[in-house]
Amino acid sequence: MQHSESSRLFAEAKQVIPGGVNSPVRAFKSVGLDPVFYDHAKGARVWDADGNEYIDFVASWGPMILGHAPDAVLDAVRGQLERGTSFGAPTAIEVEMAEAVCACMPSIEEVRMVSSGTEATMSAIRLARGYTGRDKFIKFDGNYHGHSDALLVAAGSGLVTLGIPSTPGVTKGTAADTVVLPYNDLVAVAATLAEIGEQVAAIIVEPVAGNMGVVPPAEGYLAGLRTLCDEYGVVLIFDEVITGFRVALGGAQERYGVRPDLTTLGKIIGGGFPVGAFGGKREIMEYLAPVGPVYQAGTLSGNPIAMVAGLALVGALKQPGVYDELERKGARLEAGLRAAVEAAGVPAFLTRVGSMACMFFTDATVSDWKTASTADTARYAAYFGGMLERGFTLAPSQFEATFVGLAHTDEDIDAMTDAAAEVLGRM
Ligand code: KE4
Repeated sequence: MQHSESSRLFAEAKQVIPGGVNSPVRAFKSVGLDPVFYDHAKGARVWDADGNEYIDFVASWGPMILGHAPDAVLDAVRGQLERGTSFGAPTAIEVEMAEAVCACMPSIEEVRMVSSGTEATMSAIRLARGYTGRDKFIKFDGNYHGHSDALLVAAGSGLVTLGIPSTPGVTKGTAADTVVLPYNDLVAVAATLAEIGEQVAAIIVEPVAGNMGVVPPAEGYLAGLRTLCDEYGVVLIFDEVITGFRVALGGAQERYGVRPDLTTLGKIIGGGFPVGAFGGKREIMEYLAPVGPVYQAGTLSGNPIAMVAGLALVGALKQPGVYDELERKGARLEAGLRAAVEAAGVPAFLTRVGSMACMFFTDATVSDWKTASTADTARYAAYFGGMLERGFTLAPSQFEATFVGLAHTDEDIDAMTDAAAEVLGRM
């Protein structure tokens, strides 16, 4: 494959955009390649600026569960465009969207729309702090919740030692109220709450981790967090920006039967448009302005174009059999990759929850960031490059998810796993 137009665009982009990209992971740095610039997409396929065609397993990092540019979404957006694209005023469509979210996730009694997952998690943390009057909160190593300051924090040295900034620009003061603990470790959470529980406003967790690769919750983990939060009056926040409408119509909270106090959403509910949301118990949500004292706002929150797109997508996901089909496709992908790994004799640990999966290039059993980070990222980079050259787009990082969606045919999935067998066989 030749990528001359992508290379030209990359050189031009770097003159006016930091690193030539509007989000760091797109720069392909962790796979040691220049990024591919996309031109258009439809269904399971994307085409780059050089006209190369790929079967896509990035799905725009999750939203494209129906495939790219699904007709249902395009028709809905076309119908709204002539009626206006933004009002900065309440509209009926926002009410319909809020009702749809609440109907799918009964733990959500009220929901506030925002424009990104980052906004959703940042706002949820502020709301939990305002509601409890407490300052600290717990997050988990390897969980990513967007780039708001309090969430860009690395683990402190000891169990309850407070976080340290994970990037310049985040102040020590901001990081000091964030406690970072190992994922899938209830003992660490119990010990921390025993020590400082009365200072902890919230626990925020990816109920299925999707940002250290895919790491499922250990048996009883989510229920254990629920019990501990009840014991200490801590707000349990499920960050379902990836898992919401992905691992079940009602998200991970439906799949695992654990009700959080607050849920954050994004990606799929925007149908490809900039949308995030946070919602949960009415008692907590009513602490939000204009009803309550916790301020939060947004010019494009509930944008009508994004709302009709999200509604159309959620409507398509409500059709009977959708999640059975996603599970079937996910299982086919997993079986094919397992066979490829076996045949190649390459050390790899595979994980999957529904239609999100990951192949870690490690012989460790991956259950948290410590074990995920043993993965051989150079080997992943070689795998990524080999798959790209054969016409398959994967996340340009070992620590992301592979997404299969309704637009992938069995032939697409088999072609991908056959290519993986070939690439792994040459390693
Ligand atoms: P955004 O602000 O990127 O819309 O959402 C932040 C966010 C929050 N919570 C979870 C669980 C997330 O996965 C994300 C964003 N995900 C990454 C990739 N896994 C977005 C890709 C990117 O940063 O370019």
